[in-house]
Formats: sequence, C-alpha cells, structure tokens
Amino acid sequence: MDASNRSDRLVAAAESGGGIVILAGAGMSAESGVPTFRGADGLWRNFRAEDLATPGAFARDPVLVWEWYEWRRGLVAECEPNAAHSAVTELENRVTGSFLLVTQNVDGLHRVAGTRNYREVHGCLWETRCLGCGDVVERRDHPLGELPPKCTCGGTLRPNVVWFGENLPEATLSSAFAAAGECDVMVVAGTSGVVYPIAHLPRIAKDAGGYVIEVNLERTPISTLADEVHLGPAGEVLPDLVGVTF
Ligand code: BV8
Ligand code: ZN
Repeated sequence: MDASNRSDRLVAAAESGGGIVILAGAGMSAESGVPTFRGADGLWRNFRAEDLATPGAFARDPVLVWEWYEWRRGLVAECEPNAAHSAVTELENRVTGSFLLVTQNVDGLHRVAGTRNYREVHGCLWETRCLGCGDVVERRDHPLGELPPKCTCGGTLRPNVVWFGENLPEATLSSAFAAAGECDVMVVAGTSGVVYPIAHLPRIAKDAGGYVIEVNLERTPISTLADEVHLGPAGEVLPDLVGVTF
C-alpha cells in the first residue's frame, strides 16, 4: 500500500454522496494479461488493431477478422480480473452517491469482477450480433467453429463491438456524456486518451467542474487537465487510491 496514491478527494466524494465516474481503458486489463491496443503487445500477425477493427476489414475478409477475435476470445478466456477491477467494484460498493463505470474494454472482465453499474461503450468480445436479424447473443463458447459463424436465421454473425468508423450506441454514449458532465470526481484509468468520442469525457467532466484523477503508467493527453496524476500500474495504484488492499 503506497499511501501517496491515496486520493482524499476521491474518498471524500465517495463518502459524501458525490457522483463518481470511472473511465477505463485497456491498461485496466493489462495486468490480467490482456494485450493493450497501442502497447508493444498489441499486434497480431503483424496487423494493427485499427486495421482489423473496421467494417471495411470485415467486409473484405470476415474470416481474418473473426480469426483475430477468436484469438482474443481464447486469450481473454484465460484471464482473470486483477486488483484494478476489484478496486473499481469495491469503490462502487462504498459510494453513497451515483457511480458509473464507462469502459472502453470489450473483454468483459469488469462483469466478472462484479461491477454492477457499467457501460461497455465499445461493446463486448463475448457477444455476437447478426447482420441479418440483428439478434445479440452472449457466446462464451470458443472456438465458435465455422467462420464467419452463422445465426439460426442463416445470417452472418459479427462481433458485437464498435469498430473504428462506426457510431457508438446512442443511448450508451449519451448516458456516458451525461454522467461525465454531472460527476463530482472522474477517475481515468489505463487509457491513452486517443480514441474519440470517449476521449472527450475527461474534458467534459473538467469543464463541468469535476475533479479528474488519472492513473496510468505514463503521462497522456489527459494528464494536462487532470487534477491528480498517479503514475504506476492500475493494479497497484487503484487499490491505493480507494484505500483498499487485495
Ligand atoms: C466514431 C472495440 C463517428 C473494437 C474500439 C478517421 C476515420 C474514421 C474515424 C476517425 C478518424 N479519425 C478519428 C476518428 C474517430 C475514431 C478515433 O478516435 N480514432 C483514433 C484511433 C484516432 N473513433 C471512432 O471511429 C469511433 N466512432 O467516431 O463514430 C464517426 C463515424 C464515421 C467516421 C468518423 C467518425 C469508434 C471508436 C471505437 C473503436 N473500437 N474497440 C475491438 O476492441 O475490437 S477502440 C479500442 O481503443 C478499444 O476499445 C480500446 O479500449 C480503445 C482505446 O484504447 P485504450 O483503451 O486507451 O488502449 P491503448 O492501448 O491505446 O492504451 C492503453 C493505455 O494504458 C496506455 O496509456 C498505457 O500507458 C496504459 N497502461 C498499460 N498498462 C497499464 C496502463 N495503465 C495502468 N496500468 C497498467 N498496467
Ligand atoms: Zn439472425
């Protein structure tokens, strides 16, 4: 426990009914073994995520894109939530006001860690969506067999994630923006802050008078507007920030 990482402001907000928003990125799951997008481990067969996570890539080669998602599903299936995920759930249990986790991660690890009020703004690796009937189904079985997988209606299934160049689900996006504009404290953990529109959230919170706390291994574009910047692994810093040990 590194007391210098404790945030009195966060603890005070949690205890006094202040609204708290957590904005999570791939760095939250790094210590669980899930590769980040832009880190050294973010490549697959020398492809960059931005090359594969697009509607165009899927239209051109649905099997290649599904092979990437199957690789990720197989990898994430072996990953457990880490202390960073547990700290988020523990904070949610302690807050006396509103709490919302906005996660860009599609690995589903916050669900496993027991966080209740969350928005998976970029979707979920464990869900498929039918291009024919639109059905969304959670599929934890892997591998899925024949690629691309088919729906019972005969339609082709895609991963139920938001690709680059695709709009985020309107209701999810507006609830995340609203929460950012009303919160007392926003904790931004493990994100490079480069993917929009979600990267707007810390600025929205700040402009609305919110207090922004960043947790990352390194400084990011968010660091300049943050009221507190805690450099270190989320699995160590977040428990300290909240004042819990796991
Ligand atoms: C949209 C789901 C309107 C898929 C993801 C040009 C053409 C088209 C679009 C654009 C364009 N220019 C800009 C855009 C908009 C684009 C965008 O922002 N692009 C960026 C790359 C410039 N955004 C979109 O397209 C969005 N939609 O804008 O719609 C529109 C419509 C048409 C045309 C234009 C606009 C949709 C974005 C959603 C994309 N989908 N994921 C999948 O996962 O397969 S995004 C993907 O990146 C993940 O969700 C990921 O979470 C997210 C953000 O990345 P990070 O989480 O920040 O991860 P990263 O690896 O970058 O960083 C990790 C951080 O953790 C680092 O800072 C590192 O230091 C830190 N870290 C590492 N280890 C630790 C740690 N910190 C703490 N502890 C540790 N242990
Ligand atoms: Zn269907």
